[in-house]
Amino acid sequence: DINSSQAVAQDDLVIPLIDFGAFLSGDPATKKATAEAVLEGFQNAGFIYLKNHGISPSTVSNAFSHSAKFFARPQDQKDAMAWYSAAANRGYVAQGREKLVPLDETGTEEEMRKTVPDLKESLEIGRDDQPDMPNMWPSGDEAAEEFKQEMLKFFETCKGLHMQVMRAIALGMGIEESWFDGFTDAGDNTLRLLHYPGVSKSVFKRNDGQLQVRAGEHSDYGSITLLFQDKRGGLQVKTPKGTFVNATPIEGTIVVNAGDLLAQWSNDTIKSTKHRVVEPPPQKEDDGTDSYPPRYSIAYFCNPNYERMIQAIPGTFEETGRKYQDVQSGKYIIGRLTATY
Ligand code: AKG
Repeated sequence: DINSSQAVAQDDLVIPLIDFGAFLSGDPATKKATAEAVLEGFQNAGFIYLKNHGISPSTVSNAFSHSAKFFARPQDQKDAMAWYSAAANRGYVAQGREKLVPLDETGTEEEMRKTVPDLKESLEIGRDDQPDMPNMWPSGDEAAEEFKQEMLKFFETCKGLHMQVMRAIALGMGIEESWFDGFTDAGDNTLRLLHYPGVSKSVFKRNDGQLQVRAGEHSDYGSITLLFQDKRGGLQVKTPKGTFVNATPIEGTIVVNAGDLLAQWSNDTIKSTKHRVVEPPPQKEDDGTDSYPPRYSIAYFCNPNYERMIQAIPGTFEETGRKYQDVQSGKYIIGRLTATY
């Protein structure tokens, strides 16, 4: 491929690094080749890295610094903004509240209790035009208002990239480029700020045989996820061989992965691949200390408009038949979220 290299290549998992600028502003042939590389990445790995994605470095670093300032607020301020329902999926999620349940492994209650809780806190932000499902914002100081404005701007920026990536998938599939536009314009998405606090290295050395993770193994629920990660590392992706390999941070890139609903929508021609966040790989800066620094990441979970019905995309089912029954996007996503909290 002219504009694609490999970000990860291990144990039969190849995650391409794609120059998305060639889709956003290339000539028609380059644009088409880029769209095909995007689609192939989702079909083969379920994950891609994008560079030249159109979101400026200062926009991203600004979002990260506001996120860090938010999590540094006193715990009682954050607790006052608590996540309040799966239907809204908005608000602050304190450490230990979310239980990630893999789609195919809904264990017994006893098994669930045995699993090691994630070492993270998060803030979920949704579209801000639904008065019955309000966002939860900090209040009472100037920084609070600035935080709200910056996050709403970042939400819209990410919504724009969601639309472009879905256009690339459409063009790669050989259907009308705008085919998904009527599924992305509502913005039924979730901007999730994540903070994995700094932690003693000994926390990862458990003697009960369980793996202590920062975030447990899971696949995402929706169409695609845009993942912005800091330099620290720790994100791992499951390979076809069942091993986990590092999705090492590459400066200036966004990791984009397909979710379960896109896999279903594509009649399983696109993969939704499991991933997790673990003990960070060793780095020089940790030498001589017995703790790891925090990890910050920002995930933008994209969903098809909640009101739309999801049925196999043209071109994905004619030969094999439809593998899934039609499902309403919002019903599916809220069902998955209900099982998670
Ligand atoms: C999630 O929140 O679903 C993630 O997988 C986040 C991963 C990360 O922090 O890099």
